[in-house]
Amino acid sequence: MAIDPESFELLLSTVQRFVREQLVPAENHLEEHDEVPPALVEAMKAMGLFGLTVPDDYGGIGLSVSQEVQVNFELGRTAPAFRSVFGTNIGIGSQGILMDGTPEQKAEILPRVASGELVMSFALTEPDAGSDAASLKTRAEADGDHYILNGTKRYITNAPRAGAFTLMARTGGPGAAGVSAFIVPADLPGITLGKPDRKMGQRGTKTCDVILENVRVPAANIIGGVPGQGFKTAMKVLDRGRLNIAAVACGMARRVIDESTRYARERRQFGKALGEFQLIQAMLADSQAELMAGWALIREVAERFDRKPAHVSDPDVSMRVSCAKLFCTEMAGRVADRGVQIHGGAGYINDYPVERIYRDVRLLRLYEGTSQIQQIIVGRALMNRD
Ligand code: COS
Repeated sequence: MAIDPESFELLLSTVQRFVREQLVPAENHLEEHDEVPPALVEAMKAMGLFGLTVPDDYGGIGLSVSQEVQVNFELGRTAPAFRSVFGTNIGIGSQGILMDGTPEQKAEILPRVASGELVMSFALTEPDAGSDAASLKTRAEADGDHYILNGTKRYITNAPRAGAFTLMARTGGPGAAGVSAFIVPADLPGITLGKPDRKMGQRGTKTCDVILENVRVPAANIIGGVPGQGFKTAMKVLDRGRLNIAAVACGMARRVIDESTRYARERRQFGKALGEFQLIQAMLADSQAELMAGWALIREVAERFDRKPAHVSDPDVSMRVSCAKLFCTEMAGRVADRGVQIHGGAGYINDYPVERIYRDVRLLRLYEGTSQIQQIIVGRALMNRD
């Protein structure tokens, strides 16, 4: 799945212009009001951003992974909260249906996802199940042709905006094999949302608990129709999601380098521009070299991802995705730290974008699998190699 190169270049330049002309100028509003202006959400819908990865048979644009990472790089050049408006929709919220859903589920859900009418969100994490996702406790008890769901999901991105969740619950015994993925409409009786989480950064991104009390969900809403496959679906979805987080990390690093270079040209100390000092140049050079290494890694992994069928998992590709997420998100943390250092005291003041970016990048090393989880995936894969 991919769109032709000319159409893609046009899309990419439209996204670049949208970021530069509309999103970057709205960053202060986002910080102050903790919300994405509704007019920008409408503009995102009109541009087709809600349907970037949905195949055109279902009304979307149908980007390949190699194309998707390039779009996410561009979106990384502004506050990540803007992408979060549609990011779960085209990513972890709907990919499970695309990869493993039945033809009926795809036909019912995906066109509404692509148009932006239906916002999907991904509900895996729980109060007692974070990194150890296979230990999740939310129960789904069979009751005729329905399941009754009880439990709490935590830190669910986009939950307040969601029309439906891809939600993992336990239909069987302990461990990964007992987990099923459900499509759960957000307006079912028994679903309530917790109060909005107050986060360190990424203001404008909405996260909260999703509480399920005796929620009746049709058995037909199990993704793929077969119980016990939900953990694998979640892991496959996260493989693609993690590569895209790595791409966002590279975009954020690009922005920090650009902001820091501009500042180093303008700011004068000891009678000359900061950028004339080699110690400042060294920090910029380290950041540039690390960014180029990370981006080259992503491009290579994305091409491998595109060479396999979307619904098939390849442990070698998963291992490479985890390398990319680990390296790029840690890299973005170092680059943001150097960006603040180059700005000196000004970098600690929220008049400058690097102050916000320093807080915003911190989450990249935590969500969709911490750096330590990526290390475990890579380490295990190496140990299991023939
Ligand atoms: N694609 C497809 N299947 C996968 C997979 C992948 N990438 N990774 C694992 N699986 C399968 C395994 O093959 C195994 O199936 P079998 O029992 O049939 O062999 C099953 O899933 C269980 O895998 P495993 O034994 O590796 O599970 P663990 O409990 O050891 O957990 C980790 C593995 C730690 C990698 C997983 O729990 C994880 O990614 N945790 C982080 C969760 C996360 O990212 N949370 C963020 C929430 S979203 S913001």
